[in-house]
Amino acid sequence: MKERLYELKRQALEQIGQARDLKALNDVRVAYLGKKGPITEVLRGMGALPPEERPKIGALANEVREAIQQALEAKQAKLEQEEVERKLAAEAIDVTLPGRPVKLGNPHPLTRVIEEIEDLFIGMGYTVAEGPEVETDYYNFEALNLPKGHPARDMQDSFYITEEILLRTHTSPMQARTMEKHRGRGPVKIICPGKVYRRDTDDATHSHQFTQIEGLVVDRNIRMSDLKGTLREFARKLFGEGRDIRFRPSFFPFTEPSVEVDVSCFRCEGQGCGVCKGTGWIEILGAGMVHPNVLEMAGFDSKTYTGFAFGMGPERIAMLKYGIDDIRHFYQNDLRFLRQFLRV
Ligand code: 2NL
Repeated sequence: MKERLYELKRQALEQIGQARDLKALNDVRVAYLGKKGPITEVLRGMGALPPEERPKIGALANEVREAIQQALEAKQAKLEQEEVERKLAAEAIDVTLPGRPVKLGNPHPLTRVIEEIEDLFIGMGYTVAEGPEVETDYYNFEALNLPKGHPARDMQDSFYITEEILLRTHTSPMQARTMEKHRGRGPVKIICPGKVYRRDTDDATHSHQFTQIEGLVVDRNIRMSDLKGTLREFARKLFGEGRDIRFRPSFFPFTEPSVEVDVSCFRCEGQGCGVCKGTGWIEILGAGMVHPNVLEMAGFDSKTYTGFAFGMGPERIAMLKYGIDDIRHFYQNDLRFLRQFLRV
């Protein structure tokens, strides 16, 4: 029996040594240490031995089992290590390869123009005020001196949600809301950017949805010369230091007097060209002195307080600045258009 056990040990160790992979090794384990394996068989046959021999053979059988067990474990560790090394070699990553370029997003050209204009006015001490696009008839029209039935309402037909609730046609309602919050005390110095809506037919220069930036200053002793100086500074920052501006008389229900504001042509320096249609001037915004009715409705004493206001379309500014020929380009998300305005 001793010889049989030594022989089993020798055979097992030899087969363990020859096992090429984990499966082969497991087959060896099952063959030698399994319930029906040869060692179990030897132990079962111990009944035929003289009693004093039994402990010795038992101890030897355990030794052999132990030795095989240890050899199996050592080999298993070795095979597993080899497996890891094989995988590492096969899946090696070349960290020096150039990466795939990431497609970066980019601010929309309109967003850029709006932010540029915001920054410009923030630099002059203005605060940015934003508010709801769904408005009441009161803030969109009534509070701006446009009572029901006023003929100027025709030019700003809106999308109505109910009789009294509509999509704002300009950002002025936010100016009226801000004035109200000041409870009759100045100064108010804000710009209001945002989306606005008009019941209109889309073409190269009209859109039913567009953006607007309005500005408002209310305080004691605000004069038309303050408006002109502010807008000249604005025009020079946006279109170049050499620019000048001019006022032409106009009409808005919420300002009196009202003006259209032109900037001297940045293409031809006022000589006359295609951009300014030979006039040397380009219309960029509308403005005026805040109508006393508008001040009073917002809670300001129009004997003590005066103010100026102005409104412009960022689409128009962007079209002039970048030579864009159709307002619809802004809303179609065509990457061929948008990629021309990548921020560098
Ligand atoms: C334009 C002209 C303008 C205003 C907007 C305004 C707002 C209040 C009071 C008085 Cl709360 N005025 N806004 C004034 C003059 C002109 O916009 O052509 N926008 C594109």
